[in-house]
Amino acid sequence: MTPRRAAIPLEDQASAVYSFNVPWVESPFFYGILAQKNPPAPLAKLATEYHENGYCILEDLLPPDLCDQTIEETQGLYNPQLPDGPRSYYRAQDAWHESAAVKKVATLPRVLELLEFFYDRKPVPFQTLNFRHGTQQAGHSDSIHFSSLPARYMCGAWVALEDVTVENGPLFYYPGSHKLPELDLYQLGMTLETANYSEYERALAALVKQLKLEPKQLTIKKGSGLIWASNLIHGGSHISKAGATRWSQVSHYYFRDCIYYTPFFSNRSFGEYLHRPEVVDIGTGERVKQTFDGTPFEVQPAEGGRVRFVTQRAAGAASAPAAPPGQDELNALRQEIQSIKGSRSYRVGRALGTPVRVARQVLSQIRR
Ligand SMILES: O=C(O)CCC(=O)C(=O)O
Ligand SMILES: [Fe+2]
Repeated sequence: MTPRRAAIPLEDQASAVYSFNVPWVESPFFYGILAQKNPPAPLAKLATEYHENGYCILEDLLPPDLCDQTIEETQGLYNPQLPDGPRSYYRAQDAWHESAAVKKVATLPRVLELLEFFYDRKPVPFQTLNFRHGTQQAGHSDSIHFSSLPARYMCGAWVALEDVTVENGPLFYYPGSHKLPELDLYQLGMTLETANYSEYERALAALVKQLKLEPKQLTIKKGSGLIWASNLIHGGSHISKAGATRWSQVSHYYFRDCIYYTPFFSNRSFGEYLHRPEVVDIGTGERVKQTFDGTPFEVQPAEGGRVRFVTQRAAGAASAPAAPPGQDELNALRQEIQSIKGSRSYRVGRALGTPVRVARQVLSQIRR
């Protein structure tokens, strides 16, 4: 018997690019999509850096007076008594509520425009962190704190409000580490019951060592900064000059038409998520309407305050099951399907239609 062969070899049916429903800048088909987009050379260079390394550096993002104003408007928000927490001696979370300068830094048109290009969706600045001193944080991915459905629609923009040298605890990161899977507790051998952030940090440090990843330090001028992809492993280096300040701001961004959740307290293996229903766009001050690629959804309660996401259609079907079709109706449908499948035009159409359909799907996702 001759072996069965596809009428058209699979590799020829394949379209040049698939989205895989990740941001195109993180897609394995990045170079094909970039060629289609054909942006001006400087933009192509930034996108390529971001794709390959998981970050790109942006010089002169802020004028010096906006840096100074941001420091001035936030310096009263630190709490010298507290060693850690949202408002502690080194950190002021969500100072945009009090400071117009912080809000301005989080909504810089240059950053928002670049992010919209990288992610093909409107960015949503949703959190700010201002730092008086270096964080000396161990390596982590922000995707353990913030993730989205579809995945990877999250990133951070970090700006130096004063010069950063090797002495005042510069940011460090592992170029290319964003390409690792988005890890969560379960992949690291923990459960929600045994969840422990220090253990997460130890596991990540071991992974970095095992993969022999090389860190880079960001020594950078006042007013310059960088954007990093949500899964890039990064942290704050040791402060070698005691008491040195490292005034800086990080703004975190989600993107429109996604569902937002906290991976650290989710059990993705079982489809149970700690939802973040209250994501507010710093630019508009309004709560963001969440969808899955434009499809509305509902939440069903699961264990420990977590939820399952279901489409509204599925939620409706569960409460009012549609009447099953009658036997006659089913038989007629089966017959119709058989006769269509038996026809020559169906087989030719199928062979020709598949690549066209795939290409259409891909194009519609890319253009979104
Ligand atoms: O600025 C730093 O040292 C690290 C900040 C950070 O990791 C973050 O805000 O996500
Ligand atoms: Fe971080």
